[in-house]
Amino acid sequence: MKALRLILGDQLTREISALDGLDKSSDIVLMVEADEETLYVPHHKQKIALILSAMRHFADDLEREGIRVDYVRLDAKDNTGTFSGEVKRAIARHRPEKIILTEPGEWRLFDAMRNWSADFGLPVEIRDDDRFFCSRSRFARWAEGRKSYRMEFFYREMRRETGLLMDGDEPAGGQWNFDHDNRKALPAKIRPPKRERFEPDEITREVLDMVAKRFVSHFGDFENFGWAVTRKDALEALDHFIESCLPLYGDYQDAMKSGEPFLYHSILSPYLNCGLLTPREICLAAEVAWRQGHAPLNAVEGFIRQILGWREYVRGIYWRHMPDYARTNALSANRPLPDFFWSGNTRMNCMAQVIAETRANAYAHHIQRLMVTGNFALLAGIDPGEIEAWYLAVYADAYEWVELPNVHGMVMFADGGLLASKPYAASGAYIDRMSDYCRTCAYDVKCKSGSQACPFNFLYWNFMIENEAALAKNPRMSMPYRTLAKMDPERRAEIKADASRFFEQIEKDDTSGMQIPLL
Ligand code: FAD
Ligand code: DLZ
Ligand code: SF4
Repeated sequence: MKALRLILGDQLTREISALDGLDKSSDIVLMVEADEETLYVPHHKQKIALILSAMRHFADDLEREGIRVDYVRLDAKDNTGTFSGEVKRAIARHRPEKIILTEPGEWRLFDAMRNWSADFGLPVEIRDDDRFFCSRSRFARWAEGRKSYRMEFFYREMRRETGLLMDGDEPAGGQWNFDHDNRKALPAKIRPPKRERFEPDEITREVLDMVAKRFVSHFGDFENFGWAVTRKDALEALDHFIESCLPLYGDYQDAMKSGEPFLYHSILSPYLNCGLLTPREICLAAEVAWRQGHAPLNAVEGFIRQILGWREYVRGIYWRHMPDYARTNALSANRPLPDFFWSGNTRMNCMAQVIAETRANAYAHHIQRLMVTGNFALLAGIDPGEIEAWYLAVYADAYEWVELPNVHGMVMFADGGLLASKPYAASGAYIDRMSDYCRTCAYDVKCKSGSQACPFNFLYWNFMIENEAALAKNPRMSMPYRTLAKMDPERRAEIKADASRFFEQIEKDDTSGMQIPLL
């Protein structure tokens, strides 16, 4: 039976379920560069270039194997700009008897695709994405009957089920989690390893030229584009991480340092999420490094927990609770996103550094996303939809299934505690402890009030005051609320005045920032 097999830009894995049982003599693989995908948020230029170049390389690899690929380029004549438009045209071209695809990573596409059979009058087989350790139905079984979820318990089940870092029935090293060893600041004399850049080949250069012309107004520099766009190069990036970074990954996982955007992080998420690498091979490579004595357990467990635990957990939550999940706003946050998220033009040095690195690299590591830009968005009460669109646009690894739970749940607490037991709110002291940003900041991190005070200090308490009704009863928030209860009314008034002055100033500074285009 002749099948049309659709492969999306984040499904670039030879073993993807959509290609299972492919018959080279009759089947056609369809790949589409779609305006709708490139424009639904103003994606960073490097993100678009990475995905389109990786798609073109993947299509070439399939063709070299003798597979027929119908590849629709962005600038192809008559490209309708949508997957459904292009599937319709491909049906007219090839007259398949069936459409086969792997479930997409985003709700909006899944919602449209499940109507395709009726729309096109053909059987449409949507297969599980078995690159994940935990299927949607497996997560649903785990989640059944729970009012809120905790990653740690999910993670232990995943360890048992996969056998990763297990010695028989026991966790390797006698503990499930070595996080307490993983919170060191980076000592001044330590220099993290230089990271690999992959020189753009002809295909990538052609894509970069197109991106330069077509996406001029999108956020991000791209002159320094050095991402891997083939499986071969992505595997080389994995080897480099295991060899040079993994041993110290745990120790400095939470550290931040000016001029060192990558530290000991893997920078593998863009490859993992678009399919050039699989979670299984990455976790196995890390475990082998520990078993062979190359990397310590605190590093390897910490690393595997991010992939086997957090990555699978957020995906499970996304699929179990969409589309309602995105509409919750437990803290009624509604402030517009300040322009400086796009321009980086702010006196807060931590924010300026992270935004500048994001613009340069389409990357920031987890603590920068969570405790700098995320912490600011939480404390300032930014509208969840606006900050989610920002995160979805600016990072090379951002797809809604992973971005949304991280931003909506972990950062903004907009789901009221379904994903995390408490908001990750912190004052300037946390940023000062984990980074060198405060040393050269125009604000004083030790100062609590007045125009010189670090904004994170008064915004932290303002957040506690404003959200007292929603948060004071949370047992994990008892410490700040005990302190707040002892605070005299004058100090409370001072905090509120500092916060109002600060927000007024932001509004004044916001002139004609970048707008999220609406399709
Ligand atoms: P490493 O520190 O080397 O971690 C290894 C791998 O673990 C990552 O490659 C990633 O696949 C996985 N991982 C780590 N933390 C998480 C997490 N919280 N959720 C899911 N996977 C995780 N990750 C994305 O892949 N896409 C996103 O759009 C995204 N948006 C985020 C937004 C916010 C506000 C926050 C706080 C986190 C977000 N993350 C996202 C998670 C995490 O920050 C990135 O996965 C990580 O920074 C990628 O860099 P790395 O590959 O060097 O990670
Ligand atoms: C993110 C992205 C972009 C920018 N462009 C394309 C594209 O042109 N064609 C394509 O197949 N996929 C693209 N993607 C990835 C999709 O948006 C992704 O497959 C869905 O968001 C589902 O996760
Ligand atoms: Fe950020 Fe405050 Fe430190 Fe400045 S003083 S870098 S605003 S935490």
